[in-house]
This record gives sequence, C-alpha cells and structure tokens, in this order.
Amino acid sequence: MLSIKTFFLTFIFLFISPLLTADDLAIEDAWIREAPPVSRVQAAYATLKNNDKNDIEVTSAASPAFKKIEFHTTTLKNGLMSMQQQPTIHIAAKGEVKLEPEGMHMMLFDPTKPIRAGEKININFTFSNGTSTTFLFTVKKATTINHHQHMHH
Ligand SMILES: [Cu+2]
Repeated sequence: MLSIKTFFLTFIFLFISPLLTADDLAIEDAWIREAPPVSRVQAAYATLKNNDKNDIEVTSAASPAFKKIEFHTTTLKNGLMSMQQQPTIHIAAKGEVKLEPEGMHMMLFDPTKPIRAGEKININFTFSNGTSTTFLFTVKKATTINHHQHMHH
C-alpha cells in the first residue's frame, strides 16, 4: 500500500516536473535556405536558447511544408564535409545551441510545394516531456555556397 509520504512525494514530483512553454525555449534568427525548385532537400538554421533551469531535448521536428525533417551534425574528415543524422537536439539548462551552416542544422526533405524567399514556414518541435511548440522560420536567399548542393545524402 502506498504510504502517505510516498503519495505526497509523487504528487510533488508531478507538480514540479517541467512543462515546456514558449518562454522556456526562445528561438532567434530562424531561417530556411531558399533552394532551387528542383531541390528535394534544404536546410534550416536558428539559435535555440534554453531559459529554463532544466535541460531541453528536442526529439522531433515536423512541418506541413515538408514530408520529413531530420537533425544533422556536420563533420570535417580528411578534408571532406559529411553529415550525420542525430536523434535529438540537446539544449543544456540556461544554454544555447546554434543551428548553422556547416554546423548542426535541420534537414528538410521533399517540400510539399515550392518555397520562395520571404515566405514564413511553421516548424513544430516536439520535446522529450511530450509537449510541442511551433516556431516560424523565414525563407531567405543565402549568399554563401550551399555545401548541401554538392554532397550526397
Ligand atoms: Cu544535412
């Protein structure tokens, strides 16, 4: 039988367990690189700031504008850039993670319609605690070379 003490400890634990709000995770410079119309893959970048005292784990991302979104890291090995899929994005308490060209980024697969610079695209993040939040990403023309265009996926 559950003791009164256990009952209250359980209650307190549930009560303080983090419920993520938009205030806990701030997003800055959220943008999607405009890709040529024939491209089936493009990348999204942002700075993710965790204002909470708990770590945040982004377990998946989805958008009505794309069939699939993956998290990737970029590594330089023997002078060649390559990307690895990673299961989650981990943002330490009070820390930040930059999704940037030639660093960690989101890979957007198979746009459901052509996407032009200036458009705003919803990307929904799901977190390890089961909650989710939608962020707006602005489509921009990139001035730098897109390394994704000359790489095999
Ligand atoms: Cu990638």
